Amino acid sequence: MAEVLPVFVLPSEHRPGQVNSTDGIPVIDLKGWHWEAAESPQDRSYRESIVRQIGDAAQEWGFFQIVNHGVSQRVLDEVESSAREFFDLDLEEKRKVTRTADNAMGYFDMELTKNVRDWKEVYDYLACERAEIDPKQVFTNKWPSNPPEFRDACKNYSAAMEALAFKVLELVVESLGAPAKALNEHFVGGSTRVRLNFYRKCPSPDLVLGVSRHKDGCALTLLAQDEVGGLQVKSKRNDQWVQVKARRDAFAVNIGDLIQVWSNGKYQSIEHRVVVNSTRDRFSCPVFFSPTYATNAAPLPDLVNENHPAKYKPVNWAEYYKMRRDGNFKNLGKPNVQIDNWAIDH
Ligand SMILES: O=C(O)CCC(=O)C(=O)O
Repeated sequence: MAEVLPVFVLPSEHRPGQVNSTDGIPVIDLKGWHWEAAESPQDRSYRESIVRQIGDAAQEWGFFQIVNHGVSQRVLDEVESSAREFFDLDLEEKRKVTRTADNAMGYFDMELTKNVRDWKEVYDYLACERAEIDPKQVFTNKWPSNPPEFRDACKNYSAAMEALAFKVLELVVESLGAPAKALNEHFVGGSTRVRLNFYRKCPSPDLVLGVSRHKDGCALTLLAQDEVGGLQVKSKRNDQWVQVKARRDAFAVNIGDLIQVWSNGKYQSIEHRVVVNSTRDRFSCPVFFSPTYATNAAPLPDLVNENHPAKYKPVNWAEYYKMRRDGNFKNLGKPNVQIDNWAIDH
């Protein structure tokens, strides 16, 4: 196995260390869930119980897992096997679809989080194929010709996941006490991005991270992962890192920065990171559910009144995304921009 190059080595205070905390992250079972309007009193009370569980988890953890989510196992298996085949190709072949400073979609193996290189390879694509961040910057998908089924597998995955993400969004919004569909219009034709993450086994997993600690800038992240594990979440209770149980039958869901703003700070975007290991490669596949770039996110009107003033200034998604992205691409010599920069002091 190759040695770890110095560019990957973290300052000692950010190395993974020992994590003893067991996973207390809520697992919410959506079995039997009628996604459309609840008709009978039983349906209504079932929906209310799910909404309550989601609200509690969002407030307490900013993270939860959902099982019996309705996305077919075939879709998940196909995206995983195509991704593994792709990441197994020679570097030269993968770099034919490399991501560039102008177009953030495609393959990349030099991403920085917190200005240090992550021990990972990624492939990013947009659920909508093409998105205009501003008239000068248009992102488009770069599909590899190899493996041949890659594109279809990815498209099927993003379509199924976007449909699920709308439903989870509605439950989250309802749990805030606002009309369930209050935010949906921002996500029609939105800028949702999917990432295929491949973390190779590492000779010195104690010195590096697959992804350094970070918060997600989007609205919600829904993540499928294999059984290897490595995702850790910073607990709000005690500031300790907690391992997320790796379940192939679940999606890990986390609150992103935009929901933090829309919820007027009731739900917080939580720091998380990925540890790697010396024996097994790991695959994960997050979907960063994101609105149109034109969206200005501001605390939902239902949550703001004289006694509860807005805690955030409106955040323009295109601007915020661009600022955060620049720091992933090269070391700007300063910390990445954070959503707290939009907080209003009262
Ligand atoms: O691989 C994981 O479990 C999490 C990945 C992640 O946090 C990211 O890609 O931003």
